[in-house]
Amino acid sequence: MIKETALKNGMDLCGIADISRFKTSMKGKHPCDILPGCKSVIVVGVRLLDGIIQANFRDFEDGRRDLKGLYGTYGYTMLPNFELTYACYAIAQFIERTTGEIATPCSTGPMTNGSQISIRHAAVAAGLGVFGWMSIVLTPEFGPRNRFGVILTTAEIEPDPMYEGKELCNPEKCGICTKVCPTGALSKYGEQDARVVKMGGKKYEYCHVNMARCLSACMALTKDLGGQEDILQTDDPSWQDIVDATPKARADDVGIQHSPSWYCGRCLSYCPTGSWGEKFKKTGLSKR
Ligand code: B12
Ligand code: SF4
Ligand code: SF4
Repeated sequence: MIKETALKNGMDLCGIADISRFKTSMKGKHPCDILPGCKSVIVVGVRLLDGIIQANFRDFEDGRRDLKGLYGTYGYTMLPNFELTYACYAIAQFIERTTGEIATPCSTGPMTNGSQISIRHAAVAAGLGVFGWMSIVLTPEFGPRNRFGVILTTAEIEPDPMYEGKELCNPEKCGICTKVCPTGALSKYGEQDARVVKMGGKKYEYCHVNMARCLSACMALTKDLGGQEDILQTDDPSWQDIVDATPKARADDVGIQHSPSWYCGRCLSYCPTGSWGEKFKKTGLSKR
C-alpha cells in the first residue's frame, strides 16, 4: 500500500530499507538521530524527463545556454523536488493515518535545506540501485537520471533486498563521467583512493568528488563554465573561494533556490547506464 501510494503520487520507484543497513552512518545523519525509534527507511524516486536531459545536450553541444533554465526548472531544482516532496508527505500521512506509527518525511532537495540524511546512501540501502563511480546512485531503469526522497518511520516494514541485478557501472572500462566533467571534480579510477561504503552485507566504491570544483561548474562561476563573468579567479577553488563567490552568484537568476546551481549536470547527462544509447544516441538527440 505504501508503494501504491508512491506510484499514485507520480513516483517511478519505491524501496524499503530496515534500520540495520545504516550502521555506518555518520554521527548526526543516522535515521534515528532524526526520528528516534526509526525502524524503516522508505525511499521514493522519480525519473528525469528525457526531454529535459536533451535540453542539456542542446546547451553542452549546441551552445544554447539559454535552455539551461529548463534543467533548473524541470530536472534539477523545482518540479522533481516538489513531486518528491508531495509524495513523501502523502506516504507519511498514509502511514500515520492507517497505522498510528510515526513517519517523518525528509527534505528532498536543494531548495529546502536538503542535508538531514544522505539520500544517496538511503537509496542504495533501499535496494533501488548502486553507487555509480560519479558518486550518485544508478538505477537499472534510469541510470543516474533520477532524484530521490526519504521517509523515516517507526513502523517495522518488510525490507526490499539490496540490488542484485546486472552490473550498472564498471569505472575501469567506462569512466565517461570523469572524462566529461569540465572541472576535473571526479577522480579517475585507480588514480586516487576510492570511497568505500559497506552496507547490507555489500561493499561499494565511488570516486572522490571535489565538491568545490563541482560547485564552480554547477553555479557557472567563470565564463568558461557558462557564467556571465569570472566570479572565481582560479580553476582549483578552495571551499572558502566558493563561499566568497556565492553571494555574487545569488544576485543572478536564483529563482526560489538559495543559489543557482543547475548549470552543469554533464556527469548525470552522459552516463550510459539506463538505456542512454537508445534514448539519446540512436535518436540523434546527442551527437557525442
Ligand atoms: C548539497 C548537494 C549537492 C552539492 C554538494 C555540496 C556538498 N558539499 O555536499 C552540489 C551542488 C555540488 C551537488 C551536485 C550534484 N548533485 Co547533489 N545533492 C546535494 C544534497 C542536497 C545534500 C548533500 C548532503 O549534504 N548530504 C548529506 C551528507 C551527510 O551525505 P552525503 O554527502 O551523501 O554522503 C556522506 C555521508 O553519507 C557519509 N557516509 C559514508 N559512509 C556512509 C554509510 C552509510 C550507511 C551512510 C548512511 C552514510 C555514509 O559520507 C558521505 C561523504 O561525506 C543531496 C541530497 C541529500 N540529502 O543527500 C543532493 C543529491 C546527492 N544530489 C543529487 C544530484 C542529482 C546532483 C548532481 C548530478 C546535480 C547536477 N549538477 O546535475 C550533481 C552530482 C555531482 C556528483 N557527481 O556527485 C541527487 C542524487 C540522485 C541520485 N541519482 O543519486 C541528490 C541525492 C538529491 C536528490 N534529492 O535526489 N549536490
Ligand atoms: S555536475 Fe558537472 S562539475 Fe559536477 S561532477 Fe558532474 S560533470 Fe563535474
Ligand atoms: S559514466 Fe560510466 S563510470 Fe561513470 S557512473 Fe556512469 S557507468 Fe559508471
